[in-house]
Amino acid sequence: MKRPERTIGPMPISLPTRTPVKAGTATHCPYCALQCGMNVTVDVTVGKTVTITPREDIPANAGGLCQKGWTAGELLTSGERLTTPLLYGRPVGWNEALDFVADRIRAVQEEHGPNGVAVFGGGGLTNEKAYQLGKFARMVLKTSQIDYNGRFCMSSAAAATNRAFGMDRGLPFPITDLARADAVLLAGGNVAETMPPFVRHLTAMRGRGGRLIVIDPRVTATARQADLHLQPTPGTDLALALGLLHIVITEGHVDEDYVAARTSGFDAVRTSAAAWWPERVERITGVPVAQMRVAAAILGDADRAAILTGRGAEQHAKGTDTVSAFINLALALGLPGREGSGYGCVTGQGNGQGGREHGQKADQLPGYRRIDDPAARAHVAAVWGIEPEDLPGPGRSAYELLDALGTADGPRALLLFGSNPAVSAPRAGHIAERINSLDLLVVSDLVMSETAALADVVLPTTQWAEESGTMTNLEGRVLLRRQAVAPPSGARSDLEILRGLAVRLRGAEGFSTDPREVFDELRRASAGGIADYAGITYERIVAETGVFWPCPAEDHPGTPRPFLDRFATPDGRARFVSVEHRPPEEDIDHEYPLYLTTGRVLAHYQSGAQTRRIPALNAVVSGPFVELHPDLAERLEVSSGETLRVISRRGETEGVARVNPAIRPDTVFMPFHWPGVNLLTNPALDPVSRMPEFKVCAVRVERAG
Ligand SMILES: Nc1nc2c(c(=O)[nH]1)N[C@H]1C(S)=C(S)[C@@H](COP(=O)(O)OP(=O)(O)OC[C@H]3O[C@@H](n4cnc5c(=O)[nH]c(N)nc54)[C@H](O)[C@@H]3O)O[C@H]1N2
Ligand SMILES: Nc1nc2c(c(=O)[nH]1)N[C@H]1C(S)=C(S)[C@@H](COP(=O)(O)OP(=O)(O)OC[C@H]3O[C@@H](n4cnc5c(=O)[nH]c(N)nc54)[C@H](O)[C@@H]3O)O[C@H]1N2
Ligand code: SF4
Ligand SMILES: [Mo]
Repeated sequence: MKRPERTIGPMPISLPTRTPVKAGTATHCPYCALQCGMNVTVDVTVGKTVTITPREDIPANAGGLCQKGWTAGELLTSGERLTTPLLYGRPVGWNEALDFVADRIRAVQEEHGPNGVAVFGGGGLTNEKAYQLGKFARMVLKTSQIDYNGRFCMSSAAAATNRAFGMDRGLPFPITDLARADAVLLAGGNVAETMPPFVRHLTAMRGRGGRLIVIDPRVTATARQADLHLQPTPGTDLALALGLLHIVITEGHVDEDYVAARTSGFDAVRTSAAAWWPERVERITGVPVAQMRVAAAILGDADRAAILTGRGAEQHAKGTDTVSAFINLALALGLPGREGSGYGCVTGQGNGQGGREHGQKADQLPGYRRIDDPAARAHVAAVWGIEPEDLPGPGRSAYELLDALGTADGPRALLLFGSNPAVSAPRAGHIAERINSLDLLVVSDLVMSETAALADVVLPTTQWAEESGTMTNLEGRVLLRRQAVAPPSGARSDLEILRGLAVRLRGAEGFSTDPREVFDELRRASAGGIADYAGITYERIVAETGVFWPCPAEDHPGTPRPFLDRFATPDGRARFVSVEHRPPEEDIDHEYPLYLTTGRVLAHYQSGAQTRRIPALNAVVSGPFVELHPDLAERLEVSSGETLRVISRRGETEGVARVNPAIRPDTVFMPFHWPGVNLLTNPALDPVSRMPEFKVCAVRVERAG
């Protein structure tokens, strides 16, 4: 099938007309997994202004917000907002748009079978949307080809916690427990920029005399607050964790009673750690032996301690093994499953946790069930009123799915909800080519993202404060994000879009547009699964300031600390997993002599689709930059403010030089909030989690022009 040329002209701009639903609605932030509580007040009398104030009753932020939260209202009134469906760039009515999409889906599936159509979701979608998207893919499209951007986010931590604990819940304890710890080790997380109110829990811990250890190749805002900062070469955390375990063992810090009573598999790990003596680890990581010894002593002497990982440690082709190495360290110290202690992954997107539980993953059914498990298939098929045989099997992981688009045996059509992979996927130049080879691309978004600009059909959707739904924050606490304003006429919620397509392709039954009804079905579909929401209701969420899953019944209190008595493994023991260090998939050489690592800055969110459209945030950082050490800057003869070209084996991009002694001389850092950086990154995948190696590849840097 050949698709016509797309003529994307200037965007039709019509300022939304809106009425306030209620003044001062208690709701939650549109962005990250901290899901800070905020009150949103809309005043229609003074030019539709939106006022945001932090809520005091949500423990994660307890009265705090970051810059992005304070300015979150701006996209509600922005002229950049999409308010009409677009077909090849031409404004059309909803019926025309949905008829067109349904007809094309039918045609593609007739020619290529059910798997000819793929679905890509996002960790920012509410639980209701994520659930409905997975159901729509399996039940209406009958395709196995569905995955989502969470694969790029915390999939390595998910894989490692599943194999250690039998359950993947980002923090298996309330965030406020951190304040009670005597020590916290944070590997590859920059919470001072990525979740600023998180820092107050660490500050409270330090105020009680607790100590913070940060592992990061850069002296970040978070590292500056640490009592000890270890600054390894990117991609060497696995060796570092093995080295710390080695010292913990040789210095007698192992909690032998705990290891005997609550774990299995320590002997093999003890043996392999023996080979990771500190001097060897120093040669690989660049972290001085003395610093490793101090870190091990801080952790070993702490009565209560937590070990946390962020994307810096996880977004590697060995991310799963790296997280396993940190979990091994935590288990040897006897931390997981003890009150005030544990291992946790600092999850990313707004619904990064819930979004990974209810079926938008290639291998998953709701309730964190496996799609290849016959009992899980029978349970979910019964809730959906279909036969288990009618459910497809597992599909491709996110990068593999994007990489297969338009190929001989890959999908020919893609429906995209809540992601901007033309900017955020690794080796994005190649992914844009794959997307352009499709017969049909449909994007549901609130703004004209870079990926929406490639679409045949753009469907304008409602955003956070214009609709209600549940979000599960980084603690596994299910929250209610309430509607605070009426949506602009012209935009429809993702639930309405899915129903509109279901009606045309199969029938409306089973595709409610009422989030509460969808949630009630999700509760039944998740019942008995690992992520069991059966006992959670909208009323309870409001009355109890959120409910922690698993919560199997309405009279069940929810589970803030799931591992206190036993782990979720068959024998109730946590499993040590023996892992070995290996170098990054692409190491530096003469041609590409520097490591590139990538990440975030406070003022921008993800692909930047939302925050680049907020003037107050653009004023803080307005474009891509390259952070580099003064020694490197001197060699390149550049100073701050000059434009640099950064080149990898896959592509090149430009950014403004920021000379900063806070980074290692062998490493440059770029944020990925603007198109370009991911033209460089290496899509080498972790064998278990299928996480791409966003955090390290080899580059060359030159002065531009
Ligand atoms: N402002 C802002 N906040 C956000 C987001 C955002 O886009 N902007 N996104 C949200 C999402 S989805 C996520 S996933 C989280 C991510 O939250 P974080 O994990 O805190 O964010 P990153 O900046 O990706 O990476 C953290 C740190 O890892 C370091 N790093 C790089 N390579 C390595 C390495 O090899 N080892 C180690 N130990 N560290 C390394 C980087 O220098 C960086 O400081 O943030 C959430 N919050
Ligand atoms: N180099 C590099 N690349 C990275 C990373 C990195 O550290 N370095 N981090 C990775 C990580 S952790 C993540 S999470 C990904 C994130 O990358 P993306 O998946 O691209 O994330 P967003 O930019 O949040 O894209 C969300 C899109 O959905 C839209 N949207 C928001 N809410 C809704 C909704 O309710 N419905 C619909 N239909 N649309 C909505 C937004 O406007 C936006 O266009 O990037 C990954 N890419
Ligand atoms: S920390 Fe995250 S949830 Fe809180 S205000 Fe900032 S972006 Fe929103
Ligand atoms: Mo993420």
